[in-house]
Amino acid sequence: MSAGRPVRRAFLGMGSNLGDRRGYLRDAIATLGPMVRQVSPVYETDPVGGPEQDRYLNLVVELATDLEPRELLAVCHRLESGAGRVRDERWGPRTLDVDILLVEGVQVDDPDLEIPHPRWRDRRFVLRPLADIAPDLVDPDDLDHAEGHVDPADPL
Ligand code: GSY
Repeated sequence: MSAGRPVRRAFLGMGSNLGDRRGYLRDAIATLGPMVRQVSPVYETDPVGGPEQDRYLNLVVELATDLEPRELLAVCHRLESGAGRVRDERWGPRTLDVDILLVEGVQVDDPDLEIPHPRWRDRRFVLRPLADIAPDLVDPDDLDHAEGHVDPADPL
């Protein structure tokens, strides 16, 4: 933490559908360290978009962070690289995907970074775990109408 910077609530969505899914998620959360405030339950979820691929494990992490949006994005990319993620097929299978969903009081509308995430309210694999740890942020109607099937999974 740096003096003078506001500490904000931020939510990251994490997903894995390739290799040691639980291990990648566990390692990413451990790497985030003391900024982690809450980790949602884990869900096994049908893939949304992209080619035919295996089911994902998804969860949402709440952080308390003073990182600027671009610094937080760099952290997300480092976590993905740490899981050996190769950036190839868009929407394709991946060892680890880390998306910035929301950062309290922050809006970014750049071509390569949008906060809030442009599709966070449309996807059940985001809304279901988010509703578990931050019910104030999720409209039950959005959860009812969101895309994709999710099943509760064993803890990491
Ligand atoms: O946007 C995150 C990567 N991703 C996922 C995901 O994490 N879970 C599910 N169920 N489908 C997905 N499609 C993409 S792309």
